[in-house]
Amino acid sequence: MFEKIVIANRGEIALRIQRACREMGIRTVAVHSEADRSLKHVLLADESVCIGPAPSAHSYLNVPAVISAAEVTDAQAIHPGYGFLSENADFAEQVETSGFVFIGPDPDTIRTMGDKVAAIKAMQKAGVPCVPGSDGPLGDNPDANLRIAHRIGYPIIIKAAGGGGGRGMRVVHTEATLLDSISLTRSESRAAFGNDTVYMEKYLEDPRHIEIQVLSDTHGNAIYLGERDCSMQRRHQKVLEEAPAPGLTEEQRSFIGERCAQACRDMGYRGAGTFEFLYENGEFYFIEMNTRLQVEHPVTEMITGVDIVREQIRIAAGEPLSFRQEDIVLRGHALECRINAEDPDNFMPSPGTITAYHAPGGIGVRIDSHIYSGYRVPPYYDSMIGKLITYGPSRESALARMRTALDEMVVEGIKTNIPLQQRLCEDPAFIAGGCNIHYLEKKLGL
Ligand code: MV4
Repeated sequence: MFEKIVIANRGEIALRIQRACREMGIRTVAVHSEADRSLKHVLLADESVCIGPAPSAHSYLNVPAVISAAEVTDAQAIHPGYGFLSENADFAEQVETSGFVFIGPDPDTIRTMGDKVAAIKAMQKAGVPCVPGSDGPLGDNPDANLRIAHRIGYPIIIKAAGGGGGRGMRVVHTEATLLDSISLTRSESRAAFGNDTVYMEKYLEDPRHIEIQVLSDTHGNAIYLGERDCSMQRRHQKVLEEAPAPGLTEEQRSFIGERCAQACRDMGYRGAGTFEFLYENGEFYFIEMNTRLQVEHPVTEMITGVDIVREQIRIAAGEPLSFRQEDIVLRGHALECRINAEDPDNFMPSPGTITAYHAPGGIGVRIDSHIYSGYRVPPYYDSMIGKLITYGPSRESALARMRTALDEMVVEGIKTNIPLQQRLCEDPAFIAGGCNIHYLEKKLGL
């Protein structure tokens, strides 16, 4: 096992990774920007290295600075967390050529999944159900493109191969606007991603967003840890996630889960991963794969009892998975509310000093957060300051615990979205379960 790991991230996830390391007897190196000297995990780390000024482009995204920190501290591995360099194949490659272990998949796997056309091709080959579409990049022949759209049937969606996470997409409702929409998406994509490859899919009007968590080791073992429902989102930012997905049957779960696990075995996938699906009328349609630890991983941990970060580290060290599929039993229900430093009315970021913080507690309540009384939320990074996770034997009990915990939670000195989360937890459609990806934006009147 590793003796020392560099945590190449900040905030709650850096603390989450540090906690896993502590439990495993691994020393931690915190790398941080000049604005992040007082982060909780930096103060608690065995060693810390300042890697640059506040803007992420000059610190958390500075590849040579992160790798140098591993060199000067004599660490063996680098955990990238989520965001920042976590899905940067060139970074993973340089980590490995510098003689360190990247805690994540092979650089080539990251590269393949970063190209959405290549990712879909890999999934089709592995028997994972995909959205009906162009089955590859669109060419420049207008008639051919019109024929593809006609075969799929309108509405269709044009997506950038270099996009993902909601960037570089355009919905087309009629033939009349198809060719212009392809050209526009192409030029935007060239400007944004330096890649003008686009593809086409049937546009699903009212799907839910359901994702499958997998773990795959270097000994040919791959398992799925059930699903998460992440449909509650605003402008591609998830707001509240849950596991399991309301209404999904055990047959549906094992069908899609087995296909994802088999795809991991076929690809020789290494580490934790998430298969993202749209779910409509009882069917799953693959859209993208995330090759990193995700923000919402705790809801899966709560219903499976598996420590996903611990498994990531074990897999990276070449150890086999601690569990077989038969050992994985989904028990109860978990909800996660993302707590953001933002105005609950207009979603504007609200950085500043937290003058008072009272964390909720009690049975089935988990908080993954780095905040403390006196902590100053810097203006340079994502506004998420923590995650409130509740667990209960049923969805109703997890929800009752969430309402109690939100009411109990006090964060003063900055604005937070806690009032929005409270409203959502009283919303009849959310309480009933199974809302689609458009529900929250419609509720908010966007
Ligand atoms: C779609 C879709 C409907 N049909 N693809 C948005 C983010 C990116 N991961 C894929 N996205 C979508 N792809 C087809 N064929 C609708 C969306 C979508 C969405 C997906 C998941 C979560 C939130 C979303 C919000 C708007 C659109």
